[in-house]
Amino acid sequence: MIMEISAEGVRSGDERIIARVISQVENQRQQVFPLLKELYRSTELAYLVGITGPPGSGKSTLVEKLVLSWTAEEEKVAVIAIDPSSEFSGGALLGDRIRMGKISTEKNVFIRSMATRGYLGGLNPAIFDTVVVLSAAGYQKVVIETVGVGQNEIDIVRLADTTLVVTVPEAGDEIQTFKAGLMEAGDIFVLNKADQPTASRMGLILKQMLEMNDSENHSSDNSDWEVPIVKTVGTEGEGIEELRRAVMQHRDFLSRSQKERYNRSRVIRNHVVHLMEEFLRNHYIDPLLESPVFQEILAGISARKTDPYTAVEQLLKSFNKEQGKHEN
Ligand SMILES: Nc1nc2c(ncn2[C@@H]2O[C@H](COP(=O)(O)OP(=O)(O)OP(=O)(O)O)[C@@H](O)[C@H]2O)c(=O)[nH]1
Ligand SMILES: [Mg+2]
Repeated sequence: MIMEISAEGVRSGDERIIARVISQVENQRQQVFPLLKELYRSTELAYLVGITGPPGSGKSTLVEKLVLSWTAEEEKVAVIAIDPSSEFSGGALLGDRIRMGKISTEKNVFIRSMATRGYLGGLNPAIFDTVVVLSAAGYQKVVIETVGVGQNEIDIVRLADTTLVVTVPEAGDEIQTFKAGLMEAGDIFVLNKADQPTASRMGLILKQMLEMNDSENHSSDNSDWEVPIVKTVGTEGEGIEELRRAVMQHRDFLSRSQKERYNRSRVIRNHVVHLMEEFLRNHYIDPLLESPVFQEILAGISARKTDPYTAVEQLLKSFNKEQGKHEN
């Protein structure tokens, strides 16, 4: 049995309630859908800031400073730290990754880590649902921190309204391996650890890469936005004010050009697709995998009494019949 939590409970902003709902969003998804339905319809989604970059580049340090600058202006801010390792460790490494001790006790700040788990289509739909919950609880900004520069990060980054890509001076070679999609997805590049001697060289490399990327992508979403490179020393708070301003400018740019709306409709579309995939998996595919019928079909395919193509056609037909039964 799960405890019934009301929409009012979430809207009250009680952190324990929010934490509990997010756990349900992750683990007892079906049960929490009625609540999500209610919350979604009466909630303006928070502004989403994505931050990604190589391990140890200083993302959490920067997030901590940024969040403090926002709460100083009376904003409520939530941070979702995406943990790629928890698929294997069951979340045991989470504590190490967040390192945001100072802000976790701060009023008006909520921190949560979540797993990506190898979802079909890449993105764990629970992340979007969590954003719905946090928005309903009154958080005006939600920061999503991911580590790495791979496809999964790009998917998560695509959720965000404004995406920060963090690099460091020593990432010289690493940056060459950034996926092209990540270069495009970055709305603001942050060159952190600017206190290190090779920082200015790295700044030049980054600038060249962005220019090259820009001339190759005239039609990309960001064609009217000049992607800034902000140099920071996260540990000292240097450059944070500039970074804060860059985020604000990008937000203004999005709302002026109506791109925020465009981005949101894409995000919603993706979420609907993810929910459908999840539904099909839970209601049709997974139960089938458990059933003796499926074993028979596999045996039939091995023995060449049937073939995978025909088998799938027949399975889909039987799903349809099943669906007909539900509807009657
Ligand atoms: N010299 C220097 N060190 C920094 C700077 N910013 C962060 N660090 C240090 O770099 C280390 C990693 O910082 P984090 O903020 O945890 O980096 P992260 O990118 O969140 O790390 P993961 O989440 O594990 O990928 C810490 O020891 C920080 O103190 C900086 O500007 N200069
Ligand atoms: Mg971190």
